[in-house]
Amino acid sequence: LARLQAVHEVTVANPRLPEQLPAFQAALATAEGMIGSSYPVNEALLASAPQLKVISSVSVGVDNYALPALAARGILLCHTPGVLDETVADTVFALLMASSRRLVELSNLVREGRWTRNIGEDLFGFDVHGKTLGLLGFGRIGQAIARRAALGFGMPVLYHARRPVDLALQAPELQGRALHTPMADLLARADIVVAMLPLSDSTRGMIDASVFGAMKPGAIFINGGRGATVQEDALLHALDHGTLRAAGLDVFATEPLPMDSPLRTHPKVTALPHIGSATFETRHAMAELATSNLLQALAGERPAAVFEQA
Ligand code: 8YV
Repeated sequence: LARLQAVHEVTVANPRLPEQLPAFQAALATAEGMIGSSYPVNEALLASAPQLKVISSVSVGVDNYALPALAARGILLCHTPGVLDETVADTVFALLMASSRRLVELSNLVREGRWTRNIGEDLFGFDVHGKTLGLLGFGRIGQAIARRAALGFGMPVLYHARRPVDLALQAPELQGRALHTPMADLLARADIVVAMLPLSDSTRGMIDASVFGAMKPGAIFINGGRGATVQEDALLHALDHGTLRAAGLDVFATEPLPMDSPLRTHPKVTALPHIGSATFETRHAMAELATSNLLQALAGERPAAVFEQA
């Protein structure tokens, strides 16, 4: 905020708070730049921001922006790739460990005074090391997850992406350890399936009943990307009536997760409140990058991290 205020007139307003919405809307009338995250920036909002030249999102994902409308208006969209990869990969691995070893369930047992005997088979977990990891999505974060799995846990990694990644160029340490694999093959072989997909027209609802049905019996499913890439009804069905062992979820189709969502209290689900990047270090780095992006764009320079529409 200080960096922005040193150069520009800044209005700070949270449009989610009814009492701050009027200030937000008033600022839009003259704003040339906007910075923030996760608020739906749709055509109606853009129509009320006639001077807008640049939006700087404090996120890597840009699914909350009406991309065609931005393109039509020539509004530049910046985001924060790169600075959150390792932190999100840590979170995904934490979820993966928690789901496989039942950490939350067992921690609650201790906390609630139910540790009255040695833990028996009914509460055993499943090994992570040496298991096969299937990655749906193999961008920067997917590759950071693959490094943890392959180099730290001795896991063969299969990944599904639109195109095979040139590992020699992008991730030499994963050469011979991560294999581009057709979806059906990946699902049949992976013990743990991790979704790390951006949300777009082509990924929305992509993880459906057929995907869960094709997973190896006893597989564990983790989602660290976007909730709406998963059909949650199909996920619930796979947990209740299929062979899915457990799910670890940091993201949901609707966030915050509605109180009546069965995923909130499901015994096989470890749910987190979208904290993939939520560490002091990483959120600070995201804010700094987003600020630089905005300042550069408003100064007429090319920002470091422009989101390029495909
Ligand atoms: C942020 C994220 O928590 O970067 C993203 O796309 O999902 C998270 O890192 C979220 O966008 C709020 O800033």
